[in-house]
Amino acid sequence: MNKLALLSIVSAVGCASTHASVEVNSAQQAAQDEATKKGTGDPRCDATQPDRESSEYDTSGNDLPDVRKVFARMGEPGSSRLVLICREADVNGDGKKYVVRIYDNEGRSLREDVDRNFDGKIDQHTIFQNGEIVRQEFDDNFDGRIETKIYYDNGKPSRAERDLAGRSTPAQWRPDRWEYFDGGKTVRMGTDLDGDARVDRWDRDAAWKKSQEQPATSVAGSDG
Ligand SMILES: [Ca+2]
Ligand SMILES: [Ca+2]
Ligand SMILES: [Ca+2]
Repeated sequence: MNKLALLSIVSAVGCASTHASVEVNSAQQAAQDEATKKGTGDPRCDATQPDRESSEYDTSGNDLPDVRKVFARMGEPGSSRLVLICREADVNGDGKKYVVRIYDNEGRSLREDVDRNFDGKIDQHTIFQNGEIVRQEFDDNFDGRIETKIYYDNGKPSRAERDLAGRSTPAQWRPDRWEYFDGGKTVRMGTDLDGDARVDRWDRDAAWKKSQEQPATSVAGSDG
């Protein structure tokens, strides 16, 4: 907290001393600073917006900042507080940010975007509702198109949709494989073979199928 307080003082002093001579001095440096303040591009990572502060941290010990946080000032002057709304992280030490998590005004997770192969393009999206994970989307082969969506229920994967044939367009998600999970296992899988969005073949886990067919007379024998 002391560090934050110090940072806000430093940024206030910085604003006050923006003389014309400084601006002329190095437009390039200013542009670079501006880019740093805007972050990776998400509007909530942009610390140039009013009532925002950003700070950078070196968590790996190589003197290069690898985590950047943006805070929004919430509440009335005098009783305001800082809420974390963006966290950007560099995971391979090259200074670029590969993991960006966005938070709502209550500090709950909204979204996380990850560039897993460090090519500058996001290939994994995680979507949250009320701070809980509800969906993940994956570009599995890093070609810029989503192949897999996993849906979550109470924090656990409940089903997946896959576009195996690559029929999806940016405007339309066209999966051809539907998988249903139970206790961390795939218990049921439907495949659309001819692309009409209807399942042509169902595969079911034999044990799960048996358990579904049995009358639910006892739960004592269940081992989960
Ligand atoms: Ca990528
Ligand atoms: Ca892809
Ligand atoms: Ca079909």
